[in-house]
Amino acid sequence: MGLKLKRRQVLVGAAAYAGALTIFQKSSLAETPKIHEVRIKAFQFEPMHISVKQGDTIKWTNEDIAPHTATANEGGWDTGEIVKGDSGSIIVTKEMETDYFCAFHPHMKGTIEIT
Ligand SMILES: [Cu+2]
Repeated sequence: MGLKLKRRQVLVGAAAYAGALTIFQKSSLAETPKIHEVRIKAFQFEPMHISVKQGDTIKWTNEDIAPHTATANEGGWDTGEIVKGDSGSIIVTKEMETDYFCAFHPHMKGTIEIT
């Protein structure tokens, strides 16, 4: 009887270990934040639409001579002025606004999809 019990414990232990490993692998994959690069060139955000996850970073780099911003339509977030060759970053949060524009050139528009 003693031996039987030990075998069962070993099996349960192995199963629990395999389960924990699976959960660890899944969560570490899901939680690896990405950096999404957006170029600002010829008065346009490139790409105009990006798909991101919470915790990711969006990085705008200005390749124009004119300064630009990435500013949420309702003012919820803002990179501030980004001059030529410089960049500004925002970390994606759950409730962040997803439509943005350039404060200096309001015809420049971009959208963010949070998945
Ligand atoms: Cu601009």
